Amino acid sequence: MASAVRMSPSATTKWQPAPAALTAPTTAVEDLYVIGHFGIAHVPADSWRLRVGGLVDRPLELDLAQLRALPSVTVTAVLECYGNPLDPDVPTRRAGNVVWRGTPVAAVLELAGASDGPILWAEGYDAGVFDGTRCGEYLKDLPMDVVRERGVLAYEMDGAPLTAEHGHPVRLFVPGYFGTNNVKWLRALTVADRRPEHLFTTTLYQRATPGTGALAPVRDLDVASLVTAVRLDGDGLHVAGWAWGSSAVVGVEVGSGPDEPRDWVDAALDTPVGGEHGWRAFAATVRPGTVVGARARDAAGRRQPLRGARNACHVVAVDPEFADPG
Ligand SMILES: Nc1nc2c(c(=O)[nH]1)N[C@H]1C(S)=C(S)[C@@H](COP(=O)(O)O)O[C@H]1N2
Ligand SMILES: [Mo]
Repeated sequence: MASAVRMSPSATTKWQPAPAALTAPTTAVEDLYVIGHFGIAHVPADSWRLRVGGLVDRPLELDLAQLRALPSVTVTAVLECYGNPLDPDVPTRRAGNVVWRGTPVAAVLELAGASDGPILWAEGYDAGVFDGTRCGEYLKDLPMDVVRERGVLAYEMDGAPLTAEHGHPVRLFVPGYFGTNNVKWLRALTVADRRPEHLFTTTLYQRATPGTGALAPVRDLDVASLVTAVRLDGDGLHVAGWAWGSSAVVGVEVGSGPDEPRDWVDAALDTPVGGEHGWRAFAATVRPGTVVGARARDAAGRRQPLRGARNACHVVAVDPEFADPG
């Protein structure tokens, strides 16, 4: 099958919209950022197969028709990039709230008679060189219990079949987990009792656990927010955007100032769009300033830092037209 897969281009592919393009509650595919470490894989739907093996009673191979014949679920949830794994403290603000449809991973694991694992390896059809290392595949590993509970083998985004950029014909999606885990162009699921050694599992995409400092794979989303709109509102500035994280967002503060946000006020928060792992709207009116910023906090007690972290407060320059209505 792999011979039918073409990669284009060979370098890392990156694209992202301006935050101001993300005002809709759910993100259209045209407005969704794209990341492919080796470029974009083109996998013909009729030659696509998913192999399920490892610690299972009945190893199996499914084609697209067989996968689509299984029960489907629709879930709306945030897809967010962790950022460049070689530069992990730099905010990239690549995110969208996507309507996903596909087969629960649990259904396929059940067909295969999967053991408890406890680790599931997920492998993509794409191959190439990243950071000087040649890889025969993109590989991630995930905890079986979480994937069983909420993982989806997605074949639709935003009501249409996946595009090549986003993983056609099938990708993995785990709500609440960073984008890196959501393997596109999915080729194999392997149930295992250990983590695989690979550039994208045990080398890159590791981070220090707060408190202990122990390195752990990048999985749960940080608490985050994005300012998508700023407009004049009487004597003030109306600031709106989205907030999300792996734990429920419980508050968002918006600030304004001459050089960095201050004079923080609590924003009004809407319910999450689409459920537990969707983003939620916030809005507040603040004093005029040349910059505005937002910072969210969550039920786990985390708060976005002001600076110096990948999820640092999102600060945007105010359009001078708004700062000076005259
Ligand atoms: N097979 C494969 N899956 C992948 C990647 C990749 O390079 N290859 N990149 C990951 C990363 S880092 C992110 S952020 C998301 C991006 O998904 P999108 O391009 O659909 O927005 O895909 C993830 N899945
Ligand atoms: Mo990413």
